Amino acid sequence: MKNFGRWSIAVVVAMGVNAASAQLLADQVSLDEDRRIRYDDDDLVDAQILTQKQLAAINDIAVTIWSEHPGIGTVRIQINEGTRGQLDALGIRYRVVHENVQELIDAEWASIQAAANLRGGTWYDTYHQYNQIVSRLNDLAAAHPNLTVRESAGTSIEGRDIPVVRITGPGDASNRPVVFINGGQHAREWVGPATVMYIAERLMEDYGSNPRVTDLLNAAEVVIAPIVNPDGYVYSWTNQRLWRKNRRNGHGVDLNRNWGWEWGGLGSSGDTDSDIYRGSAPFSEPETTAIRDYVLADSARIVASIDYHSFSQLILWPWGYDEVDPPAAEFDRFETIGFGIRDEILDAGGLPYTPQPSYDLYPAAGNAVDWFYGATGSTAYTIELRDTGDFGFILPADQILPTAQENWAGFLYFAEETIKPISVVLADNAPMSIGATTPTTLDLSVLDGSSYYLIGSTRFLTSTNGGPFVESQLDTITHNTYHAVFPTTACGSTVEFYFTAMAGNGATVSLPAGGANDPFVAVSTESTSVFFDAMESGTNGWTAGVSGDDATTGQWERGNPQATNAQPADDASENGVNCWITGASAGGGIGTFDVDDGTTTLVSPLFDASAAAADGVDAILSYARWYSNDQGNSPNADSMPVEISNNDGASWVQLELVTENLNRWERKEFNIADFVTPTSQMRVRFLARDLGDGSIVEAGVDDFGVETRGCPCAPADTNCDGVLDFFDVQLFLSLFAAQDPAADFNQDGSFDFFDVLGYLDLFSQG
Ligand code: 0X9
Ligand code: ZN
Repeated sequence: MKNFGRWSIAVVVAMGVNAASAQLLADQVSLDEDRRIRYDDDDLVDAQILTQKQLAAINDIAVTIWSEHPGIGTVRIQINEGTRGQLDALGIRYRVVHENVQELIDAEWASIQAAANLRGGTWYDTYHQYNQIVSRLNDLAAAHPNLTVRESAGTSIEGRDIPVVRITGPGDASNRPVVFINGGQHAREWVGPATVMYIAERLMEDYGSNPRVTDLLNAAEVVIAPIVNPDGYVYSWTNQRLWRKNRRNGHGVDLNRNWGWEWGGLGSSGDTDSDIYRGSAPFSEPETTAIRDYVLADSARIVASIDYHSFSQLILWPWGYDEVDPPAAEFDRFETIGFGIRDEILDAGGLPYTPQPSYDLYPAAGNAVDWFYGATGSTAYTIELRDTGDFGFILPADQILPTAQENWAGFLYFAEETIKPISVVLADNAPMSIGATTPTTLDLSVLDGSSYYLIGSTRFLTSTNGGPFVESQLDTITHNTYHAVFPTTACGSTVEFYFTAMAGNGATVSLPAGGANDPFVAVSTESTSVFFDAMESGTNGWTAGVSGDDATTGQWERGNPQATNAQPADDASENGVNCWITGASAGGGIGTFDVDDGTTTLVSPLFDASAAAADGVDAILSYARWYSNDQGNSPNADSMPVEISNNDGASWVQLELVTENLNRWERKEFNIADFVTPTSQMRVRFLARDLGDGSIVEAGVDDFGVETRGCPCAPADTNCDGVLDFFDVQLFLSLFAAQDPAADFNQDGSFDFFDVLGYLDLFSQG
């Protein structure tokens, strides 16, 4: 732009974005201009390698080895026509796959030119130069200002921007987990930046219309660096299509060997000419340093990352520097998510990708993914995109969109899976009542989520009667399952408790989520069994059938039930097999020994619940029951009343009317005082009945028991409020004055000085 007339300046000022684009255009390769290395004399051949000696030899003869995993067997190499004879001399058999590698590149170039002249279609119909990628990223970000922040991770050796876009839903994102993805560490792997751009575009465009995207971005932030080796990428367009490294001193450094995690080891080279030259020191390159520092600036939030490469269709997880696996639990998680990504890609109509540990491909020390996993604890993968070697790095442009689409499906699943927080899960409901002298126990497990679970980091914290939270007994069962043992306390104590566990990235989760601010609450009690029958042997005072019962089949009997679609195969408890059941045999069919034509009644033995008359003590009745009435001709027509009596059966009060068809045993608990006054003359009865014509009724009862639960009051705690104070003395004296039997402290029938003395004596002892 030589003419700096008024008009030109006005346009540049008015169109700020285009001013930037104009500068970018200067950097763009003209498609006519051609200073690129040619490969006319190179062939692509599949060589049959039989010995280590032949393997070593082809390393020298080949221009490049295309195979991802050269070894004994078929190895695809790019070889100069003139040296093909050397293969024959070595006795290596081979098949020519493409006569002229330049033809592949020319075809790609032609398709790029054709696409440039084409109207319609998508941006993903062809490959784009660095500056086109940057301006597209800028345009997309600018079109979605509520979702995006366009940043820069730094600059390359030749001064190009390493662009980053952060994408998240509106609102405060400062506590959202971060998923980081990048493409383009290797210059020639053009489908990498294209795929990463596609993922960025889908996230921005589909927020608000695709609920999965909306949910993901409301919960997490996705940070995207589509092209982290700008100089190398540009050079692969301008000079050398198969350039891999950055542009350090003309020879370049393989950025994926330059990361500071086990740097310098296997699968990297100290030779500047090597394609896997690791650089002079870990993080010697501005491109790796830029991404490292950018990620570390917010390292507490990163939970997952993917480094996109091509080719071979692989999903690779750490470690990559050597044949070392993460701890079993983390390996399992890498494997599960890795196979999950593969499945999502297939479900989306994509090609098969193989999930495996990175070192299984080959060791490559100093790679990015080892650093992401090692240094940030994030769940980190390398994905090798299409294809499996037919075209390799020169993947035809018509495969960009399918590659991007299948990996969009894989990415979305990956992000959803990895942003889930780890969670603590209880095997049972948190108890509201725990043993005062016999410790209550509770099993729990920790499930992986964002990042992996830091094995052994789980804690059980309890506070008694408002005291400080202290760490309590938590026995390890397996790496992620635990057995909590509650502390014993004075009866009636309030015990608050919660659990915490830590993720690999240092994030701590609590159950309940509020931790010490919102703990579970339990009250400690003494419990004493006053009656229990496991129903394994003998009738133990139970009565099956009372006068007036009119069922013709399926009467209550004690036995081992045989399974039908309506009847259990076993009793309720782990130990033993027997219970009370309506016709234990299965018979010839579901309706053979069920309850028919009327009622069959099961009456419990007499039991004593009078201990619950004491202040502060409840009598708790519990049993397991089975009930089924959802089979047969008129299902759900019947019900089973369960009734309780405190006068040896003279009168009955209903405990529950069972209609639930759970098809499993259900354990029930009742506080007897909620129904009748507990006495020494208690009975319970179960009325299984078939009133609806043709319906199938099966019922069972197991593990019937009564226990007292609570904290008996101290003798001098007259008002039973747990504290001995003036009010107890006052209440005692007024009872004494009223000649209430409760004030006859020594129980001698007279109200005298000795009662007062006895009371005060116990009071002073506490
Ligand atoms: O060698 C690499 O850096 C990657 N393959 S590529 O063909 N795209 O260059 C693979 C890196 C994965 N990690 C390990 N294999 N250790
Ligand atoms: Zn690569």
